[in-house]
Amino acid sequence: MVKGKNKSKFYNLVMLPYSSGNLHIGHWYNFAPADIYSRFQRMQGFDVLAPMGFDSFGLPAENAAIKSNIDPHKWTEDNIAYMKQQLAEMNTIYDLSGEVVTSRPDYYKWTQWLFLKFFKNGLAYRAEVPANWCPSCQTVLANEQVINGKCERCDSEVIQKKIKQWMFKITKYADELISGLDKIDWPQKTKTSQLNWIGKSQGASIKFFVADSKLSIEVFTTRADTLFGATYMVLAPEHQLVQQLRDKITNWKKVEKYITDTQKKTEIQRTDLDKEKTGVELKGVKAINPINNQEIPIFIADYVLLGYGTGAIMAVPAHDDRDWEFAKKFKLPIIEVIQGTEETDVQQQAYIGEGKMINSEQFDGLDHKEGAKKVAEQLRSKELGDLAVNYKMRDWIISRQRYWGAPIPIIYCDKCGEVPDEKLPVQLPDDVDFKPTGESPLASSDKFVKVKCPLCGGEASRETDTMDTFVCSSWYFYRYVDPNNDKEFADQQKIQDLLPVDMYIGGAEHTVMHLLYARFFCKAMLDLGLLPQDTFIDREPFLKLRHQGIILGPDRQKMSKSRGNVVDPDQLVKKYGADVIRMYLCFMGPYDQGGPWDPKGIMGVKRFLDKVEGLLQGINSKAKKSDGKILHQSIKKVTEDIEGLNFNTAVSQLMILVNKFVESGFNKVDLEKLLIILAPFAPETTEKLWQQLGNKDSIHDQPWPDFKEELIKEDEVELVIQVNGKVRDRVKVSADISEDEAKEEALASTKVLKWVKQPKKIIFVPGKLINLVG
Ligand code: ANZ
Ligand code: ZN
Repeated sequence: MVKGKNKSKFYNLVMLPYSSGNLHIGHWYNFAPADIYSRFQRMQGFDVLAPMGFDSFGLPAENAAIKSNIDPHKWTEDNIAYMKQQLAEMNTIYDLSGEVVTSRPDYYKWTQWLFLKFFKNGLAYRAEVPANWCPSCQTVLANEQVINGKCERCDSEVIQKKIKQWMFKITKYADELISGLDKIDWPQKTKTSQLNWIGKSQGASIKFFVADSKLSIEVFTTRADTLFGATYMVLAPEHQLVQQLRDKITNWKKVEKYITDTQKKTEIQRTDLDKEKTGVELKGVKAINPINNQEIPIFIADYVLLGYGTGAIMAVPAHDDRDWEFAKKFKLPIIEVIQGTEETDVQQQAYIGEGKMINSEQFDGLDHKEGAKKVAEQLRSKELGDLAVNYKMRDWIISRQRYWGAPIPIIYCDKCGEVPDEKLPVQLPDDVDFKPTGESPLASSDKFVKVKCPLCGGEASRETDTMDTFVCSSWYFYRYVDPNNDKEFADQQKIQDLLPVDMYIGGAEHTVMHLLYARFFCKAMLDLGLLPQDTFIDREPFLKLRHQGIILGPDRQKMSKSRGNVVDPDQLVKKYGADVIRMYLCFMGPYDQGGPWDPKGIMGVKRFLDKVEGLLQGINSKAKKSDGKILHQSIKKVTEDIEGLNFNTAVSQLMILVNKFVESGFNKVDLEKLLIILAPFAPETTEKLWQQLGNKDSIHDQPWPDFKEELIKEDEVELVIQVNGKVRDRVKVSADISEDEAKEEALASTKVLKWVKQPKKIIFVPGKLINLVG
């Protein structure tokens, strides 16, 4: 199958839910409108793949085991059973037959298999690195799981700790993860946050020798042009060079104390711009500025972080705010080397702007950008520096010291080293002690740990860490196309037939972790020959991505148990039926923005569906054809709106149409068309009426109706929408639109809603203009 030409498949994906045991209203805001989209694509003639699975490894299951001694397997499977029932009650067409459940051995076998592929190809490696350590969860966290220096789950202060960890070499793909963003239809905000996360900066690396020593300090700088102004250097307190210089350092006690104190601080505290700068000079050692051979002092200070660049900087107080503050406090020289167009006094304040190089010998007069290159080139000839690129993004640490995750399939043998265990799956043992000790609970199972080396047969031991659950969710959408395959993670032909994902709908909270990792996996898997190249021409898994908004409580606050403003979808479905809730979710606001939950709005939708049911009695075989116009307008609008995920305006058009029918009469064919375009929203009601109209087949198997452009154009006008006399939007409407309809149109526009929600007065000029005065 040639991708892109043959339009016979449509892969509509939603983010697989965590098996928490309950689909909450936020899930429904994702899944119900996405289901409408699937049903719509299906009626458009596509073979729609809309699978559903469960992301089921992770802490809550393990916590249930620790707190209440519940078997995490059982906890998880019970939850999944309940959630599947919820999905059925919402009347969705998600395919649940495939059973992609990431915590089951038939799934994690392939997670482990992919890990080994990465391992054998240098994309997975083990290294001792400073890691974010949550003292309360007793585990390592990815940078992305640390929010403002605190653990995402338990809010404890995260500390830095050096441990041996398994990592994925995502940095190898840093550039491609940037350039690939141009090829995909994603919200710009999401692309930007990935870009910032990767954080590419162009600059130079420069080597400073330590005087009377073979040791040198390498720095990364974006401002090589300021090298003549580097009057001191700073190492991150944890920098290994500090230890190497120990014998030369004459004030070691003080240095050591500062290092210990730093370890207690979070990254946020350390980089806080307002905080007074602290540091300690390494007495007894000096560095040599490679451009002019001047000796300058070396400090350690916590404002320099180990994890960025090389963990060391050349400090240029005249042109960097932090360095300036530090220099003032420690009475270090401030030398101006960049001159802007206006008079500045760098003794009073750092000058961080553009300008020409001064006090820089043969480089004087060069523009700073050009100068930065020239300086780097000159250093290159002496092997003291070069142009360099730096990224904020680090390699992805995947080790977790937890039980409920996919075991890392590696065996340690004294003779053979790190040996892959090819006998997959490496199953989780049952005989473990769940109490968090800082070590994975797997370490408490002798049966699990003590093994024979697969290579030499000698005594060996297993890795006891498990994988970050984000590894499991980086490839699940390939498994969806072939979930029961026990020979491969998925059949290549099936991947070719069904991927890439055509539409991915999910929460905006996943802008970096999941969405970046899945892109990395796709690229790595392509390079390892695990995915068909022709299928992924752009080397991207998700061609189109959209985020749904957030539903707030009736009080316009974030829903939370403590506020008591949580809406329970199960209760509502029981009370009103799935159709009402599905439609209300669509109607409540622009899909990408969400909004507050409004019980009155639900009643409005309910009345609408009652009205539709009432239409059955009103069929008039002699009804004039003139209503063809509004019908065709509506088909057009509903079609385009669903396509653009503008569900709220689609629903308001359906409301307009029903009112018109009631007002001007309609025949059976008209009514059937209405039911068909309403079917994705209200599958149950429409099917019932469809049958009552005497149809034998299902309404959901009907083709989506066409609209006649000629019929619409004639009487379409552009309605100008003003708010307080200012034009805020223009919409195409039928020329005979009523004031009420115009008001409804106006209040469905995001651009209008920004300015007014409940207008006090309305000025309406038929066929031309509506002005909302608020
Ligand atoms: C000298 C210099 C002079 C700098 C100047 C800036 C202005 P971005 O753009 O974010 O990549 N830096 C490098 N490594 C650091 C670390 N581990 N901790 C704290 N700061 C670090 O920033 C690059 C700049 O951040 C580098 O350029 C370095 O300071 C600082 F007038 O070097 B610069
Ligand atoms: Zn061995």
